[in-house]
Amino acid sequence: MHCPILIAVVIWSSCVDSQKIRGISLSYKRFYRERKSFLCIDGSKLIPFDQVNDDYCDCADGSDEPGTAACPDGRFYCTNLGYRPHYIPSSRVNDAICDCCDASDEYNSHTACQNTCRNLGQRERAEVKSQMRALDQGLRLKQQLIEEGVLTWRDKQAQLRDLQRVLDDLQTQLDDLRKEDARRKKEVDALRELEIGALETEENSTSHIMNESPVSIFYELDSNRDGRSTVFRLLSVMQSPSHLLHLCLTWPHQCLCPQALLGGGHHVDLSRFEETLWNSIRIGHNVTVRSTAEKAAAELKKVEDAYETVYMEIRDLREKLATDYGPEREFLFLYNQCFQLKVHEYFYELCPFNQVTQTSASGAEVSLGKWGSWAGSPQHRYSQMKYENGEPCWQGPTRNTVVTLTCGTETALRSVKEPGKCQYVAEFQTPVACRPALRQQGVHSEL
Ligand code: MAN
Repeated sequence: MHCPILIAVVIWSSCVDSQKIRGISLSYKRFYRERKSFLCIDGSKLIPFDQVNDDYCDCADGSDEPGTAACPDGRFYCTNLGYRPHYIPSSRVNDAICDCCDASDEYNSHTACQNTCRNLGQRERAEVKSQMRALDQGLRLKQQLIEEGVLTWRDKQAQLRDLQRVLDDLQTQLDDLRKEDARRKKEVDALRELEIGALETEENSTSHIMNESPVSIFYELDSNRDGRSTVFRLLSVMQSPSHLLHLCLTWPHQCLCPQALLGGGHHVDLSRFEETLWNSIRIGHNVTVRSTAEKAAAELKKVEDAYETVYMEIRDLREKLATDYGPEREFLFLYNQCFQLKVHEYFYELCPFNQVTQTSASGAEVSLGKWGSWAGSPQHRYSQMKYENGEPCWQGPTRNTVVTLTCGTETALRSVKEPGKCQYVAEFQTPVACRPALRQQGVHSEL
């Protein structure tokens, strides 16, 4: 007869005790030994166990009331079986609002809370699964990008070598052209001297020639009227030594050999006379000397400009190759790429390792910073980039941008915000930011 009563008592007592340990995580359960005295977790007080969760706060740390709202700083543990356990402030216990997905916080408020943990858990697991798939895909893509980076690196090195060769050739040309230019300049100087000399000589012996036609001069020289004149007679009309000198400047190799100058032989006809000596005497050699010198200077300038261009290209390329593209040069594929995003009225552009810009609807472009450095934590240096010294902010600092790199299957600028005036933060997603360690860490914040 006594047996059913005994069972009822046992059931009742275990029921009371299980209620007593409500709101406690599994790891803390060892502090709550049923039917023994309870020592506040901070060790400050020993109380009978029936004072645990009796809706009266005995312990200063609130540890005696984990399942009631009695202690001001207490916390209630939601077991949330099938989902993620978590703590809520114990003031939310029985406040008629369902906080724990297993409804355990509303055990005495008569609020009809549903246990939604299973659904939440399923949804979260599906999400994590797809994130893991994305992470795996991201890691595969990263590998491809690293391989592409290796090829790009080789290309750039070859380009550098080619440019260096071009520069060396240009240097050789420059050396020659500089010598030629100096020689031509000397000729012009000599010519100037001669001109000054000629001006000083009142009696310019060839001045009468200048005023006459080549036909009449040639007629004078062609005494036997056979349409030819001897070279020696021609040369004799040039009584001024300056003209001989002019000729020598124009045809330095031939000036000592008048026959060669006049096309060989001892005779010369009218047209040959006009083409050579006449033009030379009348207009020719000083113009020729000067235009030759100008041509030499122009050619020199052209090659100097080409040298400058190639030199700058080499400098830029060397600078770019000296950039830190990550331990496996995995970020090299971003070289010369830009990514855009429109946020409200602004259009943002990130050109990795170069700059960040902001363009307003009016088309005005503002620099939000130039490439500075990697700025992640010491463990994850390559997780953030810093772009500095952008356009100064009105009555403020110069604009700068911190770009956080997150793992994803695409490479794209995901967000740009301005949490402080002219201080911008951006999220840049790329497979290259995927790390195998994210698998263990969980990828919630990363993907
Ligand atoms: C522009 C933009 C803004 C910035 C203000 C500061 O409007 O660059 O992002 O806050 O200038 O004056």
